Amino acid sequence: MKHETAVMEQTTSLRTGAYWMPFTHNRYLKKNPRSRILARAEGAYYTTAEGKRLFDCVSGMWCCPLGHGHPKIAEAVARQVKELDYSPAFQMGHPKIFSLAERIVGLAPAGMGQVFFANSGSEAVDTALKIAVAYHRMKGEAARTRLIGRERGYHGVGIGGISVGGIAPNRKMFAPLLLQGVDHLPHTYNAAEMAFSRGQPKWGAPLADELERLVALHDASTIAAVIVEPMQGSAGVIVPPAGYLERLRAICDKHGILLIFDEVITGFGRLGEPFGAQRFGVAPDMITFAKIVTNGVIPMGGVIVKPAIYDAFMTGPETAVELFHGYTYSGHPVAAAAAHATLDAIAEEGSFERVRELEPVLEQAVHSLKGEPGVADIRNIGLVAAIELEPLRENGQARPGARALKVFERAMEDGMLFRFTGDIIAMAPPFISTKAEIETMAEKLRAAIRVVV
Ligand code: PXG
Repeated sequence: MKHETAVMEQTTSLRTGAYWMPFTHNRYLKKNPRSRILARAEGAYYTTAEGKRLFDCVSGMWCCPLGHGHPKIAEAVARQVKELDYSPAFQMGHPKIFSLAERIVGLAPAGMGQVFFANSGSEAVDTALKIAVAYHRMKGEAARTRLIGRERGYHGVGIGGISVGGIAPNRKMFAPLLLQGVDHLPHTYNAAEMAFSRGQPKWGAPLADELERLVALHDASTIAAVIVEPMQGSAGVIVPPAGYLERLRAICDKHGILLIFDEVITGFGRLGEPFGAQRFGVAPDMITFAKIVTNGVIPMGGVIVKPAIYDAFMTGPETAVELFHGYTYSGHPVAAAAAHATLDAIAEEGSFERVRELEPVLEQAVHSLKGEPGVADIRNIGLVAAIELEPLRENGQARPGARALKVFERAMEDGMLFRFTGDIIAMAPPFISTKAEIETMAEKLRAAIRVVV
């Protein structure tokens, strides 16, 4: 209790000026910070500095689905700090990272072989892009340098990631830094054809054929890789049309182009399978991951590759470094311990099965919001859903984002922590949620939507 009071006191006298908050409306938040300061977390709930309990509707930022303060993970981290707190990442190793790589390969679709570790999704993506270009060069195809992303794609905030990404505000300020030789596939969202779809929309597979158009334009011999999120998360939960990923795979195979799935959100169970690759039955050449691998407790990211990619680098003198890439904290022992404990917990708690059990509950709950004021679309798959709202209008002018912000704030007063981007409210509740918690989440969202008209 003493500690509790200390946290609260810290926040009443909080000076907010020195902290530049990421992807945040700093000035607006700092006018009234207390409702946005989290003091504690346990299970599926946060407690704010004001003592309000919030259901964690997006599992942190998609990363803490096993719940906060998980005893197994907390113990593993504490033990590891005492046993081996840091181990140099280059030219040295430690047992847990080798066994973790093997475990991750075991969860990945058949045919994957190695894992390269990073510390975030952004680093994982930039790593995968570098591996793709270097791989072709190692194979004697140095002209294969072009990268293809997709409109509305989010691949983190590294220079590579924003270049292949397709979210305009994340790119436009940094235009001179963007990589050359990058193209984008069209996104697959079309409200007229797919609004209120449950799971994968039926319309849209032929959009994958746009890749053939880009191949014809540039010639396959100049293209290194295509990178897509199997399900676009940050852009507002855009579920791949049935047959779309299969077609991308076929076109990549035909032209010797590597297919990278960015599974930073979909990896480790969010769609009821270890990876989206398994959920959609399409095997990429590389998978990027982060977030759930450690339940968000310690940062970790990485790239899973096929053995053919790894093997292409294993040439030349045995004493030479094969890939000039890596981070001080690649394969950090504390992150490795957290990841092992997370994978143990996922297995023991039957997390993938749990997601499959809860998927219809979430689907039913969110789709019951159809017809509420301003609801333009509802989409879902696995334990993910989004509600797209029509923008509020003032004097006939649309005010993008204003409605979702108000809904977000209203819901928070009512004990729900959602995420919003533009006018889209996203949900990715913890795997440990009960059926009743998911239903309550949807009902409270309904109430907030009704208030904000
Ligand atoms: N790829 C994908 C597919 C992601 O979703 C990243 C890369 C970057 O990961 P890091 O660890 O560098 O942030 C992400 C991150 C949201 C939201 O609510 C999504 C992300 C991050 C924060 C918020 O949409 N995705």
